[in-house]
Amino acid sequence: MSVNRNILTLDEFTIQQMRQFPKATGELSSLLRDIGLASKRVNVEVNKAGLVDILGDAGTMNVQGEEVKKLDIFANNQFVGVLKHGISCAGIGSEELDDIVIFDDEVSNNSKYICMFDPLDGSGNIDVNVSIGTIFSIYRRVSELGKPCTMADFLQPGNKQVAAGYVIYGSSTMLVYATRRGVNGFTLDPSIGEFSLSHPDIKCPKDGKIYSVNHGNFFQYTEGVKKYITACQKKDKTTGGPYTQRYIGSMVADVHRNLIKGGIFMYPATTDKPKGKLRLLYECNPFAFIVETAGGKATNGEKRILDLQPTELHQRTSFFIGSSDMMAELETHLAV
Ligand code: AHM
Repeated sequence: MSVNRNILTLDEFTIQQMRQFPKATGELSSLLRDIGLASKRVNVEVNKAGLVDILGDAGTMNVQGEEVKKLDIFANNQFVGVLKHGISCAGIGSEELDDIVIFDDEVSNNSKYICMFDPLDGSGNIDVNVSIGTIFSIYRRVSELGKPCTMADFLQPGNKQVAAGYVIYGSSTMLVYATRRGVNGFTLDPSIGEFSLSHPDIKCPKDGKIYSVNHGNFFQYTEGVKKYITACQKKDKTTGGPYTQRYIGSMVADVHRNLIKGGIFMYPATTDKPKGKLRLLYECNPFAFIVETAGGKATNGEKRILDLQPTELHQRTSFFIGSSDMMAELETHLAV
């Protein structure tokens, strides 16, 4: 059997990157490998989601007499488990858990990274077979090595991220991650069970024609946001409008599409949710880091997302992210 040696797996790629830094310890590569492993396990379960009627609903017993867990709890347990048993993570924060989990053992206390994640974003879409995803964010600790990590390690602004990424469980499963050196995408090759480099050096197109927003909330948005959405719908020779509206309601899928094709995604504050809906630390910061590294922009409507100083783990924010020209156009509407 011939093996295509030109295609790098996720592990091969991260190790190749590491080899360019003689002082690198390999901890980040190992952390990314752990995340890849957990997401492969989640992928297997997500693919079985349609069999829930046969296997049993969440909270019930399946045919083997085992309790069926909700997929987001299952995903959370996979990520926590794999990172706790790995050698590169001192602690985690998760959308599914009220508080941070400190892996207080000798190896973990000497690990220099902490990780935050949303194990299964858009999980409301599982029942209808729509793409969902995992989002993750990695920081270097600010607390003293050799001791347990602390909340201060988690409440760092997004501009301190070392790496961030997402996994999209879609028509194929992809893992995309960014470091300061660039954004790369890997597609899961089911024949070998490995993520293989399929989208090297992803760049977000400077301009686009897709806008993604929940139109049902239109009358709850600020005047500036309403003005921008209205402008998106107008015929306009300068902008190339009207734009196309695409909104799945699964941020990983919506932002992934806009990152590849060019576009803007918005989840603004509403009168019902004056602080916004999406979470700063494990939803917005990782995407802001990825999209900015790829050449795009991300703000809360006033400030750069990556410069916001977090005050709590589950903090929410308004969120605007996408192609740099579309973001510039948005800003002109928000400013008035
Ligand atoms: P979740 O954390 O309950 O999965 O919600 C997050 C999701 C995002 O993926 C998506 O962009 C947004 O919620 C959709 O919200 P809405 O249905 O209000 O438009």
